[in-house]
Amino acid sequence: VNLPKLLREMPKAELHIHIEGSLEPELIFALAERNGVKLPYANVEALRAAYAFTNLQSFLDIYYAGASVLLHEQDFYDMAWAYLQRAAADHVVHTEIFFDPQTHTERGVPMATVINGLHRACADAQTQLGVSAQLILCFLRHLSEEAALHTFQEALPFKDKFIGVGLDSSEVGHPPEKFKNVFALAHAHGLHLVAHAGEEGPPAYMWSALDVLRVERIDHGVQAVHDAALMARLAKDRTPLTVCPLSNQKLCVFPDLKDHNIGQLLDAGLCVTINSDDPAYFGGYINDNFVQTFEAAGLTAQHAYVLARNSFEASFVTEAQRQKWI
Ligand code: ES4
Ligand code: ZN
Repeated sequence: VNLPKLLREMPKAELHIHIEGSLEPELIFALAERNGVKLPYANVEALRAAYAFTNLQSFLDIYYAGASVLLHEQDFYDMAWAYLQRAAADHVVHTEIFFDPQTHTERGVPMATVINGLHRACADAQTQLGVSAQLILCFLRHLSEEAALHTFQEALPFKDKFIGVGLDSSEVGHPPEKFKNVFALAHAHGLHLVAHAGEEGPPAYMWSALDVLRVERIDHGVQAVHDAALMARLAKDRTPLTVCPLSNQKLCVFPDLKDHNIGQLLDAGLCVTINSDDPAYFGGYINDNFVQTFEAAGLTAQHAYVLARNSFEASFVTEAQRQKWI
């Protein structure tokens, strides 16, 4: 079989994509121009040259700077629409998209502007591209739980426009349990729960994401291999891990893609998925993640089938919809 062709053409779900991380340098500069925002980079090339990351924080500093060009509802629509067209080209038939409202509301952008723009793009994806797209609101873990609770209250009038909450940004020093109350509240509102854990942080953060926040999926989770009891728990419960190989390589979680532990996670029977995280910053969309990871890790067509199936198993779609895909 032509494995790259199989990987690119198979239907798949993407479950770990930050919409602000899909903002390509060209669109950043177009929006800066349109909105009269001054950037600390002269041009697209200078911005791209700054994409040399050493860890998560070195990336986040540039990622938040890039998002500063987003002001109006149409800006959020244009960003999401560009991603959704790109995802459709990669044969993504379903996507659950993270957004970081605090990155925008802290700059004075209304919650309505953010959510309405993103949601309109998701609705158009279904009708114009045949892609089902849902939103997951992420809290920034470097900010306080009080700030997260305030953000959640601001988002409640738009509760029909997102399906869950997540937790992202700087992991080390900000354990999941810091957000226990806001996750309990989101659960009480019937929302799905996910959290980034075990990207740079220890297995202990994955345990507290599971047992304190009660999340249904863990984003990244690659540090689980350092805790045998955790591996057994994840396998038994089939708790999905939304792994992002190119992200892990670019943020130096692993020295090289060849050193990634995805093969070990798959061999242990975990419900692993492959995702792009912040494709505009990490050098590839979901299919690039599939093709490069399969090449580096020596994965097979059997793994391709397992990963595609896992992506639908791990998604928050109805059982009837899932059965149509698997
Ligand atoms: C992120 Cl790679 C990654 N990790 C944690 N938070 C994030 N937000 C956007 N990308
Ligand atoms: Zn992420």
